[in-house]
Amino acid sequence: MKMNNNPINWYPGHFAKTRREIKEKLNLIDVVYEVIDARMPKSSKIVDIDDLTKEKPRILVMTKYDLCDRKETDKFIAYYQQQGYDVLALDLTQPASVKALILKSEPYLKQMNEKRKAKGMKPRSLRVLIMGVPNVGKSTLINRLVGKKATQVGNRPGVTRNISWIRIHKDMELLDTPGILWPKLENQEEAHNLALLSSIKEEILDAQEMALFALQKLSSLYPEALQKRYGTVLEKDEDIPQVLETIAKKRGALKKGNQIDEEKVYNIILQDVKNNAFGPITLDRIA
Ligand SMILES: Nc1nc2c(ncn2[C@@H]2O[C@H](COP(=O)(O)OP(=O)(O)OP(=O)(O)O)[C@@H](O)[C@H]2O)c(=O)[nH]1
Ligand SMILES: [Mg+2]
Repeated sequence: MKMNNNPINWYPGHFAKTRREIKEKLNLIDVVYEVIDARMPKSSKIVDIDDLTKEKPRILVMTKYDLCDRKETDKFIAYYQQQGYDVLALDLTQPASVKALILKSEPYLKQMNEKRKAKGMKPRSLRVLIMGVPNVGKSTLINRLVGKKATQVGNRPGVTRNISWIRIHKDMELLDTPGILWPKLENQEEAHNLALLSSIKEEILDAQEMALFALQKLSSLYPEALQKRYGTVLEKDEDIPQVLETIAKKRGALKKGNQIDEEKVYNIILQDVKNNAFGPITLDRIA
């Protein structure tokens, strides 16, 4: 793949601002929910999260478990658990799924208030900071925890604009933060995964490059799914024109004179990824 011809870099000023604000707020925080997308358990993990959260206790929350290829994602769950992470995979389309997260958080509340009591201080609610790359489902998770719409969600990056406190229930408050990335996306394969699954602003991406990346990636990881949807699979790069033509014919992306409408084909592919049309997929592989 000629990915390096067109490296993805997206680090607008609001990421730096959010990072600064997170650092400032950190001393108020008891626990961090680190949110990652189950379809890209490695690519969607903030590379410098250890630095950003210092020694705060962390729960690794995997969202979109309903959309991932469990066979592959479960390998990452086992891997992170081996590394000492407290991991929880959630399907947030199920409102009850967050009960497990509340249960996991309760010991932290108890511990914190026992310490306060020992110092003669009154109990207070648990303060949680939520962090993750754009579009992983941080605000959806909060809405599930609150049991109603407390914050805006949407399937694109940058929906949450400001850092803000939200009360979950009498014993828990949560700091919602806008998604962040890091100054340089060193690993371009992972950057492309992030882009494909809508964690990077669409406007800065090249539709052709992203669509071809999707075709290559899905052809190699999920050829049956691609075959089923398009009746074709990309086996080698020389076949790109042929494969695009097959998709164009199947999906009616032809211009006058039976020319294929390339822009339209690219958008069909990218929309299909966005709408989970290929069934459960996981883009990362354990090394
Ligand atoms: N199927 C499925 N969709 C989910 C899940 N969690 C979140 N989503 C969807 O993912 C999209 C992004 O959710 P948000 O909660 O806005 O993500 P965010 O992390 O707050 O995003 P930013 O504020 O942009 O950083 C929305 O379309 C949600 O409906 C999940 O577990 N399963
Ligand atoms: Mg949000």
